[in-house]
Amino acid sequence: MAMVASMAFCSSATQHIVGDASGWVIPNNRNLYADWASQRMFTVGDSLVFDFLTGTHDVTEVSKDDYDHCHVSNPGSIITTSRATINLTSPGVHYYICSLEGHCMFHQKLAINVVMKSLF
Ligand SMILES: [Cu+2]
Repeated sequence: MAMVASMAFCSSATQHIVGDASGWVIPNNRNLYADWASQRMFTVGDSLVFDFLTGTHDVTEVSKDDYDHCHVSNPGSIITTSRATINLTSPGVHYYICSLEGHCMFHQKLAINVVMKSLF
């Protein structure tokens, strides 16, 4: 029974609340989002939910280079309204940052590895 339940969980789309109760903020702990991501499995078809006070943060998917340098090459992709839901439509590493001045520098940034849905 437990096995059936866990398989059902794995095969259905999951909404991941980024940072759980902390939401999408400038974290007190610089490893908050890396630790959060390391405890989860992200599958194509899942979604990320960025929960923040609208006006105090935003979110945008960026390239690895932009992630590393806290730069936004495509300002048109910035989502400014909470809660921001982003569907994970392709496998691979995806990068997200807050575009507001200084926030990414202070570790408001998230990198996740998205895998293909298993065939179970
Ligand atoms: Cu921010």
